[in-house]
Amino acid sequence: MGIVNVTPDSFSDGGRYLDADAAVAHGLALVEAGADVLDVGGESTRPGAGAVDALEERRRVLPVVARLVAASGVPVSIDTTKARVARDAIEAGATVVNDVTAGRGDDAMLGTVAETGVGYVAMHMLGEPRSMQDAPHYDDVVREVGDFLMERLDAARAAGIVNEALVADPGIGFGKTVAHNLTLLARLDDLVARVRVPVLVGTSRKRFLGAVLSNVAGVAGEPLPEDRDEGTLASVVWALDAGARIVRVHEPRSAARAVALLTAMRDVAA
Ligand code: PMM
Repeated sequence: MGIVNVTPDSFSDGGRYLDADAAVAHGLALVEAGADVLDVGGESTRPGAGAVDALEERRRVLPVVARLVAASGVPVSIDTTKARVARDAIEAGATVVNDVTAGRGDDAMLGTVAETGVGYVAMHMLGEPRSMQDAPHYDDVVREVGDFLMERLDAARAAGIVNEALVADPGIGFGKTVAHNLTLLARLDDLVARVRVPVLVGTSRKRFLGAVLSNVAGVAGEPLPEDRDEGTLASVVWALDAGARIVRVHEPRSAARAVALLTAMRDVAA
């Protein structure tokens, strides 16, 4: 899944694709580089980010969704927490809703997804973006994230979303310390076995990578987001090997090549 952020303030690419032409060109380049799905978002969820109203969010994403649906040849996902934005994006041709609140952000979201019959990604987040990184605490992060996802998947099914439409995501970086993120990845196989729907993992360029890669290989301090792609790739390979079915990345070429290699090795191992 390639990331198309039409935002002024996302942590790694904020402001680069705010213009619709630039966002569309970027989405097409991601497909050229191996992305099988494009995820278009108009509201940054980075720690401390402010909320965007639905009108502004729709203005940013709808033209980009419509043009990528027409030109990219791959399914387009809408990264939003608002039912109204989701509905309009679906009308513009989006076939997946990626919701970082797992339906808690808008009471109409699960019903909108059920009614329109599109795919749905339910992600775990502790709290909300504004405050999620203020001393997040878990007694057992793997169990609690798993409990949450099971509960939200049940809520989605109760709202009428079919099981085949569902994807679960542990929400790397959303209300988690570096240790929480590493633990979730280390035990991702447990989560995959538990939720019984495809699992999506989004590690791309995130802060925990910066922390782990700090002072490694001649770079003093934390590498900046755009200098975290090798760390991203290592986490992508780990996640896929642990059973993740979708990885959400800024730079799909290396992920697509890793998928080809893992597939080749699995074929001979089978
Ligand atoms: N991460 C971000 C935004 N949306 N959606 C899902 N399902 N999973 C994620 O991990 C996720 C997401 C933040 O990254 P970005 O600002 O680079 O898009």
